Amino acid sequence: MKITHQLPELPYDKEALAPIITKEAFDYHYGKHHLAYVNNLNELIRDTPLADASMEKIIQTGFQDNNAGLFNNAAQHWNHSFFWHCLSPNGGNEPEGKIKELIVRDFESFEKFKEEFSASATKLFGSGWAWLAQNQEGTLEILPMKDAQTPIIENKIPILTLDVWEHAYYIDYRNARPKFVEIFWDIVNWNFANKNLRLK
Ligand code: MN3
Repeated sequence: MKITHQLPELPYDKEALAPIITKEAFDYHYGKHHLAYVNNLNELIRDTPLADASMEKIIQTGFQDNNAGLFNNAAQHWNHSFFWHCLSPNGGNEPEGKIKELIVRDFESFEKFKEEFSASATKLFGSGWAWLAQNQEGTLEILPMKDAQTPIIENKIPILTLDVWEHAYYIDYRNARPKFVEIFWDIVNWNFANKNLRLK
């Protein structure tokens, strides 16, 4: 079976997060940037043994073979598909359930976690992603990762992420990454984070 990768449906309308993230921002970030990664990926794997491979297999292969084009486009497609679910029109507020319990266990308090995650996202030099992931022991970790990097190459479980590439905020916040990091907390999808937890 040959898989043609496609831009996934957004889990909400493009207008649903406005004015925090506007429809115009989704038109560019989702409709142009994410789509470009999907199109590049399809070009790169066409008529190769990876044409029918899973996304995880393609990402691992690109990483192990040091194939930057393949790794970057595949991982960026995966990361963005995950990221859209990290936002929700019903999001924000404080976490609830298991994720809250683990945040308090591993970071002392939600406030401390929020501070540490925000600092990590704000200070990441250049383009990249701020991740919350679970390591193999089940402990939560904040991982600032450059460019297209993703916790799945470290065998860690992605729980939440924030895209801090400039293309994520240039429409609504110009160059002001700290402002974009701040508004993340108003729309962060804790239900999705709870669903992603594997190791308790
Ligand atoms: Mn992006």
